Amino acid sequence: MKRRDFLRQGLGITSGLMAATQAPFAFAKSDASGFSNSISQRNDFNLPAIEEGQTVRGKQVFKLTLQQGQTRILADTTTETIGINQNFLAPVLRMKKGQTVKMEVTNKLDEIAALHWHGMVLPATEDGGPHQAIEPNTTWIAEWKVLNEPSTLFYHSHTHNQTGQQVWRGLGGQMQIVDEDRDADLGIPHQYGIDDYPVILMDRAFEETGEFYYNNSRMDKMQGMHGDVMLVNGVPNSVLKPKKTLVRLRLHNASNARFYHLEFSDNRPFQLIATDGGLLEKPTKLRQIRLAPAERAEILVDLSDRKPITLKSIKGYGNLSRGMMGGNNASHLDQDFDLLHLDSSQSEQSSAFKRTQLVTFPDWSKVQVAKTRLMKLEMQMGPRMMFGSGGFTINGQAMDMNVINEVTHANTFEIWELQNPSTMHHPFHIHNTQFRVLDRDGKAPYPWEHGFKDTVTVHSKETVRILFPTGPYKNNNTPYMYHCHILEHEDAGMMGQFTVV
Ligand SMILES: [Cu+2]
Repeated sequence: MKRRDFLRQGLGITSGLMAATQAPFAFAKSDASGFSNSISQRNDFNLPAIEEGQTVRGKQVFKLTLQQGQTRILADTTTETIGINQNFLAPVLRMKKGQTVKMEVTNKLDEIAALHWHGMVLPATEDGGPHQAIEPNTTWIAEWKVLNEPSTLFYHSHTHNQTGQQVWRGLGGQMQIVDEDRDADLGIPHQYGIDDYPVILMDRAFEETGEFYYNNSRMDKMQGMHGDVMLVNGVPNSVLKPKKTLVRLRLHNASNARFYHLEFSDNRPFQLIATDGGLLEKPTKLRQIRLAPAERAEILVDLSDRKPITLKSIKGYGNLSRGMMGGNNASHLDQDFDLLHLDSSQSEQSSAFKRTQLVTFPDWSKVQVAKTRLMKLEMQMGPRMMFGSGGFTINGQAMDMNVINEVTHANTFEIWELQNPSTMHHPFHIHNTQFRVLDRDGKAPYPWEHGFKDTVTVHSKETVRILFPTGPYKNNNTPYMYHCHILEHEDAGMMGQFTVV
């Protein structure tokens, strides 16, 4: 049976089941259903190109072009895609703390775009949110001094109401603030493509024609766009053959809506060394980690036993397993997935990693908190939600470009209490800061949440408190955003604006 026939048949069965059990909510369908599990062909690991910019009069100048093209993602078809300096996705931007970077972003798409530097502390005018929209055939210049600690960040589309579809089509990549000397001193792998690898996770759904399936229907809006084809750095079912046996994987959930519960096929332990905002004080030994959309985690994996292993996502976590539609949670999109195979049979033996103090965090236990704010993440169910465009709000208000929802003061600390009375989990992101998670319903955060973060999951019916500095930059007029990082929720209104004055 040819793959397409197999897929069609599989699809028919699945669709029938869905129709019978999930009516009246027709599920988003991908004609590649079953593809990722039925195909045996393995692909080479796709190491993204690096872009480090050109030094011009003391600044690192990055020339970034938003462009469109066609990409062979599935084996025997091409897909219309967009990307940055390439047809699909983007190079890894590498920079150093203390550098002044200048981003020259030229929009060669035939639609408005915006490009946001997720996790960066920078002036609001340089942030790349919806207020910095780039018209087609124009260039937007953003410039700032890198104040962040070395870390793995995310740059991606943040176009008003269009973020979800633009990221889905390819407008996003990884940024790395690096300090190779420091890493060498700490014994942390830091050679790009040798023992230090970006692992950018995303899921996609495809039409039978090979084009991306993206449909911002009410159902997709509610649960966020999910797909059944898992990609690492844009490639399905790939094999990483690392050059060394001790590897640093910069795990990066760049999916629109999917939550990953990650572990290795043999359940081996790994060392978590960094979260969204940079290194932990000490490595944390884990066997599993959860990443919500936009969260990153740097882990060290010891492959010196040369066993082939697979990085997997385990079903049962995330919004698709919550049975939000009245108890039926038999979604075909919530299953175990193989994400990335690791083959260390030819890898050069590394010296063992010695756990050591990595950094010392600033002591925030006695900082004066200027203000505590409540953020209520709400989804109004019912007719307005199901048949209109509204229903996604923070504190009862949907995103309005003309409304500044909160005013904060520069160089202060705030506690935000994130409440989620809704039926879904929401990953909450604040621009221009790296925060600490204080507690979840009064209890300690997860073991992978003890470092600096810019995105945190607020589970259904949960309250999470975070503490953060508002940063040095003041601007009365241009706001930053805070929002749910399920991009369809963000586009549907679960976003607010704050200024720092
Ligand atoms: Cu959400």
